[in-house]
Amino acid sequence: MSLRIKKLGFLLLSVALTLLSNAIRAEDGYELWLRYVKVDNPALLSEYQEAITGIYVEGSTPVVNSAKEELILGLNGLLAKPIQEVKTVSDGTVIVTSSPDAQLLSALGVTDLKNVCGEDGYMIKLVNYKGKKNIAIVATTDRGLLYGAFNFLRLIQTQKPVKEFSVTTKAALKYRLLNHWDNLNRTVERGYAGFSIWNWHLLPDYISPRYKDYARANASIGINGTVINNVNANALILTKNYLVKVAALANVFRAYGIKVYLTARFSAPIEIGGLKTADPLDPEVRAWWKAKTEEIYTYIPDFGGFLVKANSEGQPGPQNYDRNHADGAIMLGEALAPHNGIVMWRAFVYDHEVPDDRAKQAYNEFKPLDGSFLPNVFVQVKNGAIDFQPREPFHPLFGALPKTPVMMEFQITQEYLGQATNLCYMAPYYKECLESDTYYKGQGSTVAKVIDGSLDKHINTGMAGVSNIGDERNWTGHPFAQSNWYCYGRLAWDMNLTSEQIADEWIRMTFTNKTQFVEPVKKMMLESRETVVNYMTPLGLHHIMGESHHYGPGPWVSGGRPDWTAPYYHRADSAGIGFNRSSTGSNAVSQYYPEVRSMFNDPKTCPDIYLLWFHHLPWDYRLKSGNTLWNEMCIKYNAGVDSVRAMNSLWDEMAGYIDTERFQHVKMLLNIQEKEARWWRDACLLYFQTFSKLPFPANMEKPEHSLDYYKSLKFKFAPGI
Ligand code: GCW
Repeated sequence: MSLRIKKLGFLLLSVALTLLSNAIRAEDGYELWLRYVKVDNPALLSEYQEAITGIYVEGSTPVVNSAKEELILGLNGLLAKPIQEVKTVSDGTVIVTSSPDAQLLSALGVTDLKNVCGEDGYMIKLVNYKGKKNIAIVATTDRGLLYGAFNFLRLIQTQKPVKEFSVTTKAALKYRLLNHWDNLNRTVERGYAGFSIWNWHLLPDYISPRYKDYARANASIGINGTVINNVNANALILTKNYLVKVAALANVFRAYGIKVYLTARFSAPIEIGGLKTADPLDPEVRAWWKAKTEEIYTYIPDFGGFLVKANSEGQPGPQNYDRNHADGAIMLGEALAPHNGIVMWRAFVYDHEVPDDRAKQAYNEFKPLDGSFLPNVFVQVKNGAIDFQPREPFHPLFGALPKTPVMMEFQITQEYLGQATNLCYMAPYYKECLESDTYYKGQGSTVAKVIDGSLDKHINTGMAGVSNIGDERNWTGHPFAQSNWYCYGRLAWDMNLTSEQIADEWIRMTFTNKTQFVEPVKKMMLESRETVVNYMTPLGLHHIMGESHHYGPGPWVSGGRPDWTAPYYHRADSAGIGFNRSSTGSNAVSQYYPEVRSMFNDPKTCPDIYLLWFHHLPWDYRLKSGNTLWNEMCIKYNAGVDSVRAMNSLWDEMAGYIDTERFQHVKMLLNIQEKEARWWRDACLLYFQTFSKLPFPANMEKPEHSLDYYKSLKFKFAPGI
């Protein structure tokens, strides 16, 4: 091709892209995945316009009204024509009902709707009803209708042909919660999207429109509860002054099927109750919690319950009084039981005085307590035994507490996965844990099956996600961090969804349905988590991040309590690297069922991704790839950097398919991510090289700075502390 023709082609392409981008409205991300822009496929648009003429909604409770309002808002936007509520059913009416008559049920082909949908599920189906062609959204509860309404809109947002409108779904878990680590002064622990969205100072009188939009977004992905204050709690939230504020939020959320929960500070009876002790066996303390709980229910009649972080990282707890976790949890469980409230007692506990492997401590403390809690008490367990590291093997407590409802705790905020500057789509991270086989009841006893209660017939089941939401205009800071809020909710609803399915729908709703955008961006998202692991903590490395703020690399971080230092975890020395948790080391492997134990115990069978989690291996150890450990580490760190570069150039090609505002935002963040990936690689490899004393592979890019330079970097005001 001659240069002139090439140039002409390029010119035409830029003109076309400019025209296209001019046609795209400016966006700031506030609307999340609920944008409801006109369907841009003319054929589909007319198909929808023909198939949908009005909505017929039975009932008028606040939740049903929310469903109705959302349908009208969404359909008007998507179909670009006025869609109203109608009082009689005709062709094209969307029928929304939680009490379908026999005729509708037979049109749907079901006899026992409750069995099909459970409490929160729903059906969406094309039906012939009373001689008319309709679309039915049916459920057994108002909440089910609301979720069905959002799913119906999603079908159109993701441009499914009308003939494919057919959904039958049931929630996998009963409690699908967000955990906010928001403080009363509006800072957010490990929050990277500005300050807390709860404006405590102006509540209860000023109700920010954000509260309703927050509830809509959550309801759209099936979230039905929210713990609004930090697990490092302040007892003031339990005083009247704050309870009226909490009640104001609960009033907004209620219409979206969302209950409010609070973190309870264990020492509250002393701090705000004037008692001398918080001993859970003290009758006065028990009476105080009972009365406090009753008071809360006078403000918030559907209050969900308490989350507790006890005897962990300085938080008070029953062990301060020589009692155990069950004693504390039972006291609160008893106070909540008459109101149908629940306790979520966190298993994130470890004691730096205990000279044992930190990875073993939660299991050691909780395993003996199995069976001593109450039916309304959950033990809430993080996905892994250390702390939301970029990669951890599943927590051995999954499968170890058959007599206790166990709630999963995932982190949505990217404390250890690049905070708000790195694009990291976390569905593959959540799925990796959920799909891990515990072997608790033989092969196939996945973590998902432990938490959905099916292995032990638990009725109380749940998942908690530590929120990444703040008051930044786009809610999550990084535009792609919205996908983590989204995928968390979708997985809490249905753990069988694939990361790919979820990414696909999120991209279509959040950005565009154009295949040229959807496919490459989806691929980029799906690979992004592995990329982050590669340039931060490949091969099972963990806990080597910056001190306190956890921003950037810090494999040299030492001093203070050993289990907060990096060398405690990587154990690099002249002989090799890695934490020996095998039977010749801390024997943390013994906490897993035999099949898993023997797999992890032998470096030959231990998956490479967990190798240095469980083994301390020589620098010249040969991996399955044939490379030495040192070379493989270098290769992984480099691959991570290369992948970020590839993401960055791929993103360049996406210009023109979406609004310039969000495009540029992501572009600038990818530039930051590229710098940070190199920083991680260079700092970690230079540091580990001081032990390995081995050269970098010949073709490897040279580190930009010296190790001393990386060690000297300080970030006094890094966000999230
Ligand atoms: O990962 C650690 C975080 C703390 C957090 C703690 C927890 C809320 O660095 O900031 O405290 O976990 O989960 O309790």
